Amino acid sequence: MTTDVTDTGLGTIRAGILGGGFMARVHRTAARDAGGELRAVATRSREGSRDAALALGAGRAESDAAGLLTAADIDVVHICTPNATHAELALQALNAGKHVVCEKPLATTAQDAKVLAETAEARGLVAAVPFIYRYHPMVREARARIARGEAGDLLTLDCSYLQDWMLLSSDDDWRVRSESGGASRAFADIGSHLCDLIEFVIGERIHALSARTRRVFSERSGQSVDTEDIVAVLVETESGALGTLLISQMAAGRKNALTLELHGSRQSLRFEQERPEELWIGMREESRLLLRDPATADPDSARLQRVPAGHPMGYQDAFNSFIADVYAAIAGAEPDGLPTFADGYRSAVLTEAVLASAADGGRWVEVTA
Ligand code: SOE
Repeated sequence: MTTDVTDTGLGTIRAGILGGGFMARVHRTAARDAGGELRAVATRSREGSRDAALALGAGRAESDAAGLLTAADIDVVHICTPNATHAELALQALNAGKHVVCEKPLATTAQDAKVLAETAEARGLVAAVPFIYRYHPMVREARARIARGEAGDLLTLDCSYLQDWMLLSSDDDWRVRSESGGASRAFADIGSHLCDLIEFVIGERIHALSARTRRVFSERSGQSVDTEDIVAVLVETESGALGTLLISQMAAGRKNALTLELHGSRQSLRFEQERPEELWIGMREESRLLLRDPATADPDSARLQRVPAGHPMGYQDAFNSFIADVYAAIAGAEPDGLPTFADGYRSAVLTEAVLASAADGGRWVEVTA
């Protein structure tokens, strides 16, 4: 008698990926790690689909998105295409009865994101947005400390997300033009992660903000640019904590520097995405650096620790843990902290508030939804 060690009893989740770039590779790796099977890939063209299917090791190439979205042998669709295509593809996937993982921003308008969140809810499908920085174990440590009251009342936030891949006028990408990237670029691309992480960790919402944006180059590679490079935001949370957020894709030497520093009435907490094994705990008498260690971790953090202490975990590990939770949800579980289309909608609402404030000289805007 043989035992099938790959059978979890839940069946294998069959995935399809739309898109063939960097993010498609990250999704593919995570889907496999979660025990999924990559059945098909589709990109914008037949040749592109074939190349992507070969590169990703998919079962087949579909010649277009419609073919993949209606294929009977696909349970979950991963959408890794340019921002402006997300909403329509995600809606088609939900209407075809598929579970969906859609890259952020979920939609380029809050109204579209709302429709998607409502459709997913009404259809009872798992619909997730990869706000994957939630999946760093030390982020969960920070969240647990705040929830347990150890940090005290939140007073201030000093947070930033800095990159430099747009520093030169020759740096170009589809995200810089609103017809493919949406009206916001830096905020929608990385400010969205920052705000999601802040609200996730502090357990309350940003209720008002004042923003200024800056576009440094009005042309890149000889083509006009209509999105922002830099955003500075003042925020106030529901409990009255005040904070500053700096978001830039033109900060020389900063590659993917997401930093969360929260100051409570008893403790401060600081997490840096590029040093994900550490959480700084600041106290008046004696500050300390908490290192990732499953043996001493909060249970929510421990469950995301894939390797023993001292074996650094990183971006792909966080992504893998996210997809593992998505697939567990498809199999009927209710994992804590899964970022859903409701969170994608929240992010779109914040993005519109930032643009509205900036368009009005930095006026304070209440974030209502
Ligand atoms: C580029 O700015 C990018 O790849 C984002 O699109 C991702 O969401 C972020 O995780 C890393 O940077």
